[in-house]
Amino acid sequence: MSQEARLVVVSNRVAVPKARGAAGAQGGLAGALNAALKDRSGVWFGWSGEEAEEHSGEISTQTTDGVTTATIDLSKRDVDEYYNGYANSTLWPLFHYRLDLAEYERETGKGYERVNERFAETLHPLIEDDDIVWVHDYHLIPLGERLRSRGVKNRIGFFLHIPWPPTRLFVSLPYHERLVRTMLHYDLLGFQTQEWLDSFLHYCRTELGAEVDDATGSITLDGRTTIARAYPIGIDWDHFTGLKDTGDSRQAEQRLLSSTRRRTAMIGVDRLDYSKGLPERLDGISRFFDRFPDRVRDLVFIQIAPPSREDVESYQQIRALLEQKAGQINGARSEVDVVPVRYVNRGYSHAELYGFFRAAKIGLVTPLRDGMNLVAKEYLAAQDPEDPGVLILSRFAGAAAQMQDALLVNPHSPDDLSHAIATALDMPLEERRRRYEALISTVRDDNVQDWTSNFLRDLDAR
Ligand code: ADQ
Repeated sequence: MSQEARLVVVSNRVAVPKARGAAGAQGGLAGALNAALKDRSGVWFGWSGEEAEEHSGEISTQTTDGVTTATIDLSKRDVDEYYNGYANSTLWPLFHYRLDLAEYERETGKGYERVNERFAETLHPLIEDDDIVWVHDYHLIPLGERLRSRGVKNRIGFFLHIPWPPTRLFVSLPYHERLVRTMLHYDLLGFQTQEWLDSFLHYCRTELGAEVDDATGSITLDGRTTIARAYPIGIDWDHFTGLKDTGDSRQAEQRLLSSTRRRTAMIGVDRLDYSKGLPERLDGISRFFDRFPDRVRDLVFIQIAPPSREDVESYQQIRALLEQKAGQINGARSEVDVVPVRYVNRGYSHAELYGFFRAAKIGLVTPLRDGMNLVAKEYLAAQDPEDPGVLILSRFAGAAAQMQDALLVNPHSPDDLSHAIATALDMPLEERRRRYEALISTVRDDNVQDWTSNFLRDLDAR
């Protein structure tokens, strides 16, 4: 084991580091991985995001501020089958417990295996003897095994950013066993929470007949042992809270405050994705206004949701559904001077989000299922400790395991949501402070730098 081992990060997409001195240093996961890469003079490998006529295997490298990124183009067919197809129309819905949305197509499964093979083929020559390799997320589950089949003996770790579903759901995936067996070629497997880890261990024990030690997370099958552990991801606390004094965050805060005046702003910030529970959230808000029609003058809900994965049909449908539901609430409840729901279909910078979060006295984070959910942590990090807002959080977000002092809700229940909104609106300062104090230490201390170093420490030790 040596701290000197060079690091190779592999993920579907690559975040090119910002040049030193560029405005607004990079934060979040990309910032933390770039910091680790810089420390260990490593390489970040992935898809460029570009579609080429044909996949050429050509690697494009770029070195910025001590970090080298290496990217490849994929063909349109690769992107359709691997990215839009198997990753985002099969694995994503299934891993978020949405059997109803999961599509099982032989062709996309083959495309997924083919692209993982392309990654292995192009990445292999870049890996040096003592490097440690860290693979990220559901797009690249079989990559470790593909590298092993090419003779790579290096330590290889894998982190899954999304949930691992219960065995009874997971077995609906054709060739599920083949997929999981590839995972046992990694030296270290990371999950967001104990719950997802338990589901994975349960699968290995009951479906594969592996020898599993729950205490250490060791899984042994066919003479090979891997270790699986929970590493809850956090935010880049220093970077995010450092946005407080930027012009962008102040301006955003003022914009929201001046446009909401005496009404309480309640905010939701999500990628437009069915896992985030957005239509269900609007049903809860509608229920709240049904119960308390007069409170339309007390509360304004702002939902920021930029479109994502627009080539996938289920994502087009969710967008249409949301527009319809927001329109219905506004149609039924608006007055000439009051519009209860503002639905904004675009993204904002983290500095602007910081300002919006700070101006909003209620943060509504209600995914139906989420690996972790960093928005819940960012919302809290942006609060004024003297006068903090209230976090309403789905009990089905990975973050709920660490954030029991939030107002936890069942996002499927409009009554539960409506009740939580009423509670949050009327919550006395003392209770808001107590909840904030109980929550803020995990947001501050279990941050993304610790997450990175904990995972790499354990991978180094393998
Ligand atoms: P996501 O599903 O993208 O990530 P999340 O963790 O909530 O979910 O958000 C990631 C980042 O995107 C946050 O920093 C957030 O601020 C930003 N973001 C979200 N909506 C935005 C908007 N409207 N405008 C601008 N920025 C926005 C996946 C998993 C999660 C897991 C993360 C990290 O699905 O469960 O927490 O990876 O592991």
